[in-house]
Amino acid sequence: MSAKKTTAPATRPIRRVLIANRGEIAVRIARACRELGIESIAVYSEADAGAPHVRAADRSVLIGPAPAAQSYLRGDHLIEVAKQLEADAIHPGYGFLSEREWFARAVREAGLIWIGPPAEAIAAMGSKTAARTLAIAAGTPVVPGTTEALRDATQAAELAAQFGYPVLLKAAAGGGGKGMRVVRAPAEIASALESAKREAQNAFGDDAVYIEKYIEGPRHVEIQILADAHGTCVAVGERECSIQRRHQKMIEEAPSVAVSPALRKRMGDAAVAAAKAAGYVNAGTCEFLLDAHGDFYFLEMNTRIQVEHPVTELVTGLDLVQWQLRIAAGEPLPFTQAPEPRGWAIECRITSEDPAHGFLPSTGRITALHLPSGPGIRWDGGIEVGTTVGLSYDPMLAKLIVHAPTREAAIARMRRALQELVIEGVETSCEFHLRMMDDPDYQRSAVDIQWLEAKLPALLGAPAPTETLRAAAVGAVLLAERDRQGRARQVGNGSANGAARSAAADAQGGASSEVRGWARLAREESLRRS
Ligand code: MV4
Repeated sequence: MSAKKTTAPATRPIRRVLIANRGEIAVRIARACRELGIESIAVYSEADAGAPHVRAADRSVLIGPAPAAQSYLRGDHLIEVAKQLEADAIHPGYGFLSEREWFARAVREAGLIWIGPPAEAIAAMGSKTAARTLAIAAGTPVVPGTTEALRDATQAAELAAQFGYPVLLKAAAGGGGKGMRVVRAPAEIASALESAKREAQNAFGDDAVYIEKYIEGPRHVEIQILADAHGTCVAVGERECSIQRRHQKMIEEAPSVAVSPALRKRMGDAAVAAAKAAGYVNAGTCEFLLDAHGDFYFLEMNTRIQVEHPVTELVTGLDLVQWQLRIAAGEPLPFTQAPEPRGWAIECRITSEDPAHGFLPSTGRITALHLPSGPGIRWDGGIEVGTTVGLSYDPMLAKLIVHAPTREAAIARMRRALQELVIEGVETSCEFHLRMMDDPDYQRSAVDIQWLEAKLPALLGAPAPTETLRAAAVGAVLLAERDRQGRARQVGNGSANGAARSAAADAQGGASSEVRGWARLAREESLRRS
């Protein structure tokens, strides 16, 4: 493993950065550049002409048609644009080219500064088995399992018997749950191995599969680290990321209720050891499973800025994107230890997905947008009125992040912020988040990585309490009014309110459809979020 080698610190300042991304993270990077007095260059596809990230930057360049393969993923072209416009550096954001070893290397070889970890560290952490080998060498706890690909089903069965069922088969090239199979009994292992290998081959072009003991019902807790080019590596706290669906995080927070100061120190030390073993420089994140006994296990390292970085920023006071730029420019970190987290931060991912219909992607044009504001609110967004939301890119439109002195106050603040938020033109995850804030299990943080998927039917089956109450109150008033006035007389007061209009229509339908009508109305009202 050549991972110990680090790149030499940059010898020139960064004056101009090309942002090889779009949406909210491109806006976020442009803001960091602006505050540091660095010029920024946005790139955009034909679908993103005039998008917020384009106007957030100082300059912009059209890079191709909507499909990412013809625009945001054209690494060679992006490097050419950067050189042509005399950029000093490229920031990849997350997704797209951010964790492609070849791109990090090509940027460096073009004489540009890569605002991210060395290509060697990306490669070392890109293979899950190589990452496990590094972590083990560093003394970082990993889940019991192998660091080599399985030869065949016989060997898999032997190892499974050794670790004890259930076991988990994982793709070595994997991540994100692809090529993963839980195996609960010896009879299942041969076919599970076969299908895991097939899925891994299709997803990654590599059918190597290894085996781990399966950890039941853990939390997903990750540690943010910052490493400078001079050997200082600091863990700056954890994020609780257990609220996820199909390997997509929905809500993140910092700190985690499951992490004491002593555990924070132990997990932080473990993350720093793994990062150092990989020769890591810049911002990075070590993912851990944390079980009910307080034992933690390294899963993998994300070698990029993450979507959920703002919760760490709010409880630490650090600007992580600014630190990415400063570290890339060779600046040393001025601290060797992070402060204990201050207060509580929660992030809700606002996506163009319809929770009422299985989180199906929703498309359209944003026709109205009212953003929450006031104490402790942060909006990291990439949309505005007029933005067309299509299917070419990730459905995450924005992140709503709150900060408050306590977790309870942060939940109340998030509920308030979600109630202020209005997005019209596409369906969004907003209603889902509102219901989450009212959920007793979420309020106690009595959750693990399996909790949300088990909870979803109940969560989305019943109308949200606050909105339901509002709709029901409108209904009750109108019913009472109608009874008072008698059936023959006109109902309602001509209010423009949708509930009142529908109530009047319902009243004309007669008593039999009344109850069903109100129930439907309350449900529609609760889902509409207007
Ligand atoms: C596990 C696990 C339980 N036991 N490994 C999911 C994707 C990849 N990053 C690792 N993953 C898991 N690995 C062992 N030995 C459970 C998961 C897992 C998971 C981890 C983090 C966040 C969400 C998850 C959802 C399902 C499964």
